[in-house]
Amino acid sequence: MGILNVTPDSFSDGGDFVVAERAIDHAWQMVEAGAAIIDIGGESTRPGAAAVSVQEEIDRVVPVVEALAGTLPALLSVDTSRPEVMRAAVAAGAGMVNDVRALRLPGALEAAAELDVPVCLMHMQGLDPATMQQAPGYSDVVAEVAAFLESRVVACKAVGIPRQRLLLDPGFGFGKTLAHNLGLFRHLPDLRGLGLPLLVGVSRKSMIGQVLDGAPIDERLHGSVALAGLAAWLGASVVRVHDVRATVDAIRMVQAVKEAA
Ligand code: 7PJ
Repeated sequence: MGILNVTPDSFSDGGDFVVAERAIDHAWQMVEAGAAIIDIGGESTRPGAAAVSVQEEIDRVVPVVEALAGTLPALLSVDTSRPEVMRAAVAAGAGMVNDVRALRLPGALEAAAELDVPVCLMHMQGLDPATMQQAPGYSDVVAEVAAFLESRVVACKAVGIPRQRLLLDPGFGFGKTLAHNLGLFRHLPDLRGLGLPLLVGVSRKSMIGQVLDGAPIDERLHGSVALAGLAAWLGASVVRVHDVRATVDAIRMVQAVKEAA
């Protein structure tokens, strides 16, 4: 899954892809590099990022979805928590919903049920990326993340979203310290016990900078690729990344080892 940010304040793209034309080019490049899914987001979930109105989010995302739908040979995912954006993006041709709030905003469960597309449910401590990193606390991070995700699967079932349409994501960096993130990563196989495909997003995240002596965002490529390969080894079905070409090579190598006699 290649990340396509259409946010002017996105922390790792620095607003480079604000203009729809550039976003469209970038989506094509990622698919040519081997991405099977393009995740299009118009809300920055960076801690401290400015809030975006529903209309603004739609205005960012929908033109890009419209331009890519039916031409780009990839599944288009919309990274949003808002039911209005989910509806507008799917109407424009998106075929997946990726929600960092796991359908907890009012109306999101119902919208996802009615849209009948795959949904990624992500764990985040709290609901607000602006405050989630203030004091992340767990007594057992793996057990609590697993219990949260299971509770969201149950909530989905209650509105008629079948399990087969769901992916689960532990939400690296969303209300978690470095120790929480590393512990969750190490225990990814435990989350496979939930019986649904796992999506992992660690690309360029601060956990990599923290381990690599404060490496800035543009020096996190190798750490990101290492973790993507490791995630694949530990059973992730989808990795959400910025650097598609390097990640695809890494995962193909992991796959080759996995398939060895
Ligand atoms: C994630 C996401 C993630 C899923 C973001 C960033 C922050 N969606 N959206 N999983 N992260 N499913 O890319 O650094 O980890 S936005």
